[in-house]
Amino acid sequence: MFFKRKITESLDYEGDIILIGPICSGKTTFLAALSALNMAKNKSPILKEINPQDDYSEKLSRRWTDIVMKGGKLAGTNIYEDISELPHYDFSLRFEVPIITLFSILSKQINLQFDFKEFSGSLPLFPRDSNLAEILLDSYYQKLYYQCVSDLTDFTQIFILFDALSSNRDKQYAEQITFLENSLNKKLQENNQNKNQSNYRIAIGFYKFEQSNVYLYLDNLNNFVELKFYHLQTAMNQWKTKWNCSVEYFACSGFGIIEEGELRKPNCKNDPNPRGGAKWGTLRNPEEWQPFGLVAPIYWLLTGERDERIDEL
Ligand SMILES: Nc1nc2c(ncn2[C@@H]2O[C@H](COP(=O)(O)OP(=O)(O)OP(=O)(O)O)[C@@H](O)[C@H]2O)c(=O)[nH]1
Ligand SMILES: [Mg+2]
Repeated sequence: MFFKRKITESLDYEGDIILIGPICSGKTTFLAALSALNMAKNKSPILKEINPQDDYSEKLSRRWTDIVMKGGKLAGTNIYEDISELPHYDFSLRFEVPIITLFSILSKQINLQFDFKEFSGSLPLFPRDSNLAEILLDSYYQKLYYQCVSDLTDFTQIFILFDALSSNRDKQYAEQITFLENSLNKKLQENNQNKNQSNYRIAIGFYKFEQSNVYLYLDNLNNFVELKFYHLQTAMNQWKTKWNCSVEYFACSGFGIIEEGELRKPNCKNDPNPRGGAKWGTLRNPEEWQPFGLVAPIYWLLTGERDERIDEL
């Protein structure tokens, strides 16, 4: 019997996503890994292609091959005087999801067209060592903070990336999130933009999830969030209730894992870091590059849906 593969429907989604998070949480590397996903050893047959669509995303893809794949680290993202000048990265991504019937294999084609803007972690949204309220007493940081909030009003799809190993900062993150929600809410009201708050989708990504002490929670992310980021989760629940918007959690890693028989090890060389965690890691073995969880948050942000097959990419 011959199976015929036919594309039955083609769905198009597009959107502008803002990527924020603390300094060194991995935002630029996440985007660079995404831009190079065609080269991953574990590339799924469902994922047909991802293509950088502009100079910034093409350059980012080259930074992945020329720097990260050769064991280097990307530089931190600069703060620009005018944050609206921060680079945008344009991508297109195509899936073909099979629908198997008795006599044929049908295929649903999904096209995603998206643009990412990254806020440097040096912007004062998630300051590391100091109290946010104290920082905002300084007029320079205050101006910068409210510039960010103003810029954020252009986006209804927000991706917040945290280092999965930074649970010691859970309470601090919760305070920063609550402050951000309040400031954004006020700004939207001022602009008469608060009517569509229920359309907001906020994805929370826990990155560097290949590290052994968090990887064991991969199939039980709810448990991980509850145990390690309880205060952050509470703050996000409050945001979700107040705005009647959608919030979803994801685990991801740009470096990914190496499979050795039954064993799965982080594909990461952790340089000594006085602050602990794996913040200064580099890719250990480029030939075995198997990232995970990079596509699911984007798919959800653009479609509002989760699909087990896409979660695995
Ligand atoms: N363990 C691990 N470390 C990673 C991974 N991706 C990036 N890193 C490390 O995380 C650190 C920060 O990465 P960046 O991508 O520059 O972080 P960022 O959030 O863009 O930082 P800013 O632009 O300064 O806000 C670097 O030392 C990376 O090597 C990963 O998948 N796993
Ligand atoms: Mg960056």
